[in-house]
Amino acid sequence: MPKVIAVIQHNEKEFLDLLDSIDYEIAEIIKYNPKRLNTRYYVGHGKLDKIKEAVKNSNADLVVIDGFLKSSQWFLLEKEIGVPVMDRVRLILEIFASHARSREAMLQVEYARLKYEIPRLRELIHRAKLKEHPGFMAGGEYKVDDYYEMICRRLSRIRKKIEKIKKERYERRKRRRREGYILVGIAGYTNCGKSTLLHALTGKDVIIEGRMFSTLSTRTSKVGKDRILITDTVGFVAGMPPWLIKAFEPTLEEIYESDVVLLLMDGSDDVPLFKKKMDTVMEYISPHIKGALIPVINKIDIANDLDVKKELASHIGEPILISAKNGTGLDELVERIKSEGGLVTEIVLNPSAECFRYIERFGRILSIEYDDSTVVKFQIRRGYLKGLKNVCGTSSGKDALR
Ligand SMILES: Nc1nc2c(ncn2[C@@H]2O[C@H](COP(=O)(O)OP(=O)(O)OP(=O)(O)O)[C@@H](O)[C@H]2O)c(=O)[nH]1
Ligand SMILES: [Mg+2]
Repeated sequence: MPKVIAVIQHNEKEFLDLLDSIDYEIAEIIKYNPKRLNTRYYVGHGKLDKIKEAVKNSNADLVVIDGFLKSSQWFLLEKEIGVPVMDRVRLILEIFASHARSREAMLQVEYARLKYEIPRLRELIHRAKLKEHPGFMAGGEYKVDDYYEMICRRLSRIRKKIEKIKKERYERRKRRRREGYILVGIAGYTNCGKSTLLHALTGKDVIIEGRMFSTLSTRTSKVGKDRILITDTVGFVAGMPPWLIKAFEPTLEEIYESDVVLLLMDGSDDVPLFKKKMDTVMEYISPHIKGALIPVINKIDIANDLDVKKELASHIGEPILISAKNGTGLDELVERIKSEGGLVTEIVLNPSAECFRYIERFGRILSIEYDDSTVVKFQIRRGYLKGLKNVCGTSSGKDALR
């Protein structure tokens, strides 16, 4: 097990949990103030000396910093400290890599890792050309450029494979919609109980663990006898850069493109943490969601201050309180899913191309009549009505949609 020096800021518990979920042995914890950063080394000189001393004293293999290092900072820190240095993003990637099991998850993780490597590799090339990193040049100057080229080629090959997976998943969702299933996605911070909820609603065996990022790929299963398909997938954590989220797009689209999205929250967190995680997940998902969004507060068997948390969640929608572990509130949750996923019949007059595409994609056209105007009659799940109004409402008001 690698021995690490953890350099952490105030959010100490979460970072230590992240380290714990990858089985690193923490040799020493050093705290730093994120408000007092050094542009050259990220941490101040005093802190840097402390880290160097800690590495020497404990013979550590690795330094992990809860922050985001620029390529030049990473380079200079490794040079100064003499052992590999990881930042928060790199740590998340390492956890993903060690937990990835399915081909799809491995592909996405590899893509994300290469994306992470590119600016660092550029830094090495830059330094090598300045002759600041002679060891790196030992194999010949052009090898570095070749390696860089190889990474770019590999990235483009993986991108193609990822596009193929996205297409397959899109077709599968379309087929399931045609078969009359309500597609439900569980979105939430890592460790909030997504897999436990999937198991509680479907009986399907899934990995349920106290550690973070146990689930990296998707798992879709049927809820009892109802025509409801529920999907559990990778969770979120604060500080995931956009390109990392993008790498997981095929997986996350299962949530974005669901008819009903459950925003699952851990009710056992204290109020500030509850709010922080809720805001983090909303920031990631809200621009992409098309269907209904239901806030669900989990772990109420061990939760405090539920009234405050309900109030916070009510900004998103009427929250449902559950315990996925002991089954409380699950009937109500299924009823709500059925209600949001219920079919309604609507009519739209003279739809724009965008409006028509929306209806084709999420609804089912019943008839199209041409008279003075074009009248499109269709069925759609209730959860899409809001999106439908946004897309199909006319500039002269909402009269086009009746
Ligand atoms: N007390 C209590 N614990 C729960 C409840 N739901 C989940 N847990 C626990 O929370 C931990 C995480 O559960 P998971 O279902 O693995 O969470 P997840 O969101 O799938 O986590 P990742 O896949 O790692 O992102 C486990 O230890 C569960 O036993 C609940 O309702 N009550
Ligand atoms: Mg899980």
